[in-house]
Amino acid sequence: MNPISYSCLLLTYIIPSVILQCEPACEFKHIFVSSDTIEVYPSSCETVCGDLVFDANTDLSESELTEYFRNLKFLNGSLRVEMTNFKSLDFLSSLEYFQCPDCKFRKYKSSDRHFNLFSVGMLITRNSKLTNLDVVENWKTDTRCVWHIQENVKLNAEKLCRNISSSRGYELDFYGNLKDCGCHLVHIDSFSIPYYPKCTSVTGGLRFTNINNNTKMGAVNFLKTVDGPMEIYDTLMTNLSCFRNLETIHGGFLKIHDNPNLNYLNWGGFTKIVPDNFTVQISNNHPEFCLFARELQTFAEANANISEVDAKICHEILRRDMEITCDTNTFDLLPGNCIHILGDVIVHSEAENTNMLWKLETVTNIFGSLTIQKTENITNLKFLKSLERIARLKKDHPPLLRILFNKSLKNISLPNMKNPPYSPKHDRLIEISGNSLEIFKTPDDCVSFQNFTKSVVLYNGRNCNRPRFPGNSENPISAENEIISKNDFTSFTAIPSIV
Ligand SMILES: *[C@@H]1O[C@H](CO)[C@@H](O)[C@H](O)[C@H]1NC(C)=O
Ligand SMILES: *[C@@H]1O[C@H](CO)[C@@H](O)[C@H](O)[C@H]1NC(C)=O
Ligand SMILES: *[C@@H]1O[C@H](CO)[C@@H](O)[C@H](O)[C@H]1NC(C)=O
Ligand SMILES: *[C@@H]1O[C@H](CO)[C@@H](O)[C@H](O)[C@H]1NC(C)=O
Ligand SMILES: *[C@@H]1O[C@H](CO)[C@@H](O)[C@H](O)[C@H]1NC(C)=O
Ligand SMILES: *[C@@H]1O[C@H](CO)[C@@H](O)[C@H](O)[C@H]1NC(C)=O
Ligand SMILES: *[C@@H]1O[C@H](CO)[C@@H](O)[C@H](O)[C@H]1NC(C)=O
Ligand SMILES: *[C@@H]1O[C@H](CO)[C@@H](O)[C@H](O)[C@H]1NC(C)=O
Ligand SMILES: *[C@@H]1O[C@H](CO)[C@@H](O)[C@H](O)[C@H]1NC(C)=O
Ligand SMILES: CC(=O)N[C@H]1CO[C@H](CO)[C@@H](O)[C@@H]1O
Repeated sequence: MNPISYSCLLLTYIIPSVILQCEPACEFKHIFVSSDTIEVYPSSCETVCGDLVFDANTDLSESELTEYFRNLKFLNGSLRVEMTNFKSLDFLSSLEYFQCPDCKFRKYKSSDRHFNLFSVGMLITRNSKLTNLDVVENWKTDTRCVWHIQENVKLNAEKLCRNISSSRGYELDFYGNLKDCGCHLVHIDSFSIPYYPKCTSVTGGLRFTNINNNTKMGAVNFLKTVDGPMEIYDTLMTNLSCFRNLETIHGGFLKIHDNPNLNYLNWGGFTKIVPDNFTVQISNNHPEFCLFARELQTFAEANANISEVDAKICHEILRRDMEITCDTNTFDLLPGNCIHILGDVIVHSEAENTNMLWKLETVTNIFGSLTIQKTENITNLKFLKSLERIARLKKDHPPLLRILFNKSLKNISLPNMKNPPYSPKHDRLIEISGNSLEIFKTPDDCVSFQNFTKSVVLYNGRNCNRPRFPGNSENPISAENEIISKNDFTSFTAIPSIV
């Protein structure tokens, strides 16, 4: 199906489209309303087809217009009121619904089913005498229609903003009026930025679009909290460090898409998103876009749904919180005070042999995966006593924590790992297979470990309730285990860095 026609059809879902069907007698093709055209306006029709533009050439008074528009209920067309002398738009008080017919695709990829469209079908701008827009509260459009109400210097649009948003959720683009939305429903673009008040906290969500660079973005530096969804799209920004003081996003989603130059967020203060049920979408930005470990940690801490994220982890040594971050390296070269490790950590017999495992004792977060494989004398995981979380962004990968084919290991207690392995897969899987000793003596032991780590344990190829034990000929190693055992890491003398 042609996506454009499909989307334009969707626009009509509030009002049955039959109401908007045009009878030839109810068409108005002139667009501009003035004494020259008003006589052909179909004033007896409830449904009118055509666009209506009132502007500086509209030489009719509000009371004259009232006569002509008293029957207009449905407008199959757009509405613009620009540079008029109107004090109010009460002459349109019968109007209930109009279309935003200027369907345009911001961008359309055949792979992207959530194509975005926007519209400029409603514009009320630069009417220097306009003080009363109460009539607008009765209007409806498709929910994707952006309501542009701008630079009407006498218009207090604050109440209107609240009323429209609380009842409906249209995208509002209000700026330059006597009063706008304040720190509610913030829409920032290159036109509205001069009017943006220095909000420390925004309610109703924030949209940030059509911005080319960081100049004039100083006002955004004050922002600490966004209550509501946050969306950043169609900008040419290379980074979003103007949001560097952002700490918390409450609710809904964070979408960052279609910013072709965007390399990273650089949101050093970003440490909290609520609630649990949060969706993160980061797509179609610069191909090298990366998230800092702290940002991924924030998503992981909130257990955000990051199913759609095209990003890597940025390389960085010293975080803004001064916690030391290390790249994976050979155990020889790994510093002894890392708090975070970027990359896949593999503990094998050589690391064991050189007595270097103490270097992992301070590590709380691994942004990559952890495999403890083919060790000989290790009996427990005390060297991972600080480990709290394993998280990564790669979509296709084996389980983030694997404990495989160890000879003497019998106690895998990880006293601080109260968080599930976190990745776009959301499978929370921990794999424990082929170890010589019984790690779990009873299914309950396995379930407690699973409960403690909030994970799903795969023990010798089965889930906890149906465990089986190695060395038992009735339970030969499963096909899954064979596949995993082919993934042989002992040939590495070092822990390879794969971020
Ligand atoms: C709006 O009017 C056009 C003709 O101007 C018509 O093709 C279209 O079907 C109408 N829209 C709806 C939803 O009826
Ligand atoms: C705006 O909303 C408030 C509360 O819902 C309501 O009392 C008020 O009448 C509305 N304003 C207008 C002009 O309708
Ligand atoms: C930044 O963006 C503004 C507005 O789009 C533009 O006028 C200005 O030239 C840009 N500055 C740079 C350095 O690109
Ligand atoms: C972020 O981008 C701006 C230009 O928009 C640039 O001046 C600044 O240096 C960048 N910041 C970093 C840390 O790269
Ligand atoms: C999570 O979000 C979905 C869809 O938005 C909603 O149906 C569900 O109730 C939410 N769950 C919680 C626990 O908030
Ligand atoms: C994550 O979000 C995607 C897209 O909104 C949804 O299809 C998926 O079910 C969600 N996953 C979880 C675990 O909530
Ligand atoms: C395990 O202990 C034995 C006996 O002490 C020793 O020979 C062997 O090298 C150790 N293996 C490793 C990998 O450290
Ligand atoms: C495993 O080690 C932990 C911490 O060292 C200890 O508390 C626990 O009792 C041990 N479990 C078993 C079964 O020995
Ligand atoms: C694990 O958690 C479940 C659900 O909370 C609980 O019913 C069960 O008793 C727990 N099992 C163990 C062994 O801790
Ligand atoms: C059951 C099993 O595969 N055990 C292996 C544990 O690791 C040691 C050392 O790599 C191997 O020799 C065992 O075969």
